[in-house]
Amino acid sequence: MKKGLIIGILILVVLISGCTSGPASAPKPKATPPVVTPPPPTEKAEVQIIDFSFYPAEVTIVKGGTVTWSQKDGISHTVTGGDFSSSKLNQGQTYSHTFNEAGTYDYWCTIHSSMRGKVTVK
Ligand SMILES: [Cu+2]
Repeated sequence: MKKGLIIGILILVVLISGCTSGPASAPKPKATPPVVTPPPPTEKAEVQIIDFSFYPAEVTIVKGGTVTWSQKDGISHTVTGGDFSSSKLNQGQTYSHTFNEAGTYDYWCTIHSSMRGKVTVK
């Protein structure tokens, strides 16, 4: 009878240790941080004018690329930069500009000076 008790205790010990040294305590694989790379410049970019904002506010295109703005707001806006400008755009109208020189081009709306955007040409 005593031998059976010892075997019983041994089985119990094995079961308990089996529970604690399971996969939970195995070393976790190191999490690799996500690699954040900016989107490559494209030949064409689209900017929407919605709710007094240019969206996205910043786009990057290649030299010779074209940006097209789509006016979706109920109020008229312009797309005006240092050497380019649309006329007053009403809802549903678009304006495109081709950028042939590399650089950074800030632009805005002449009616609402707080509306600003940026085109980067690479
Ligand atoms: Cu505006």
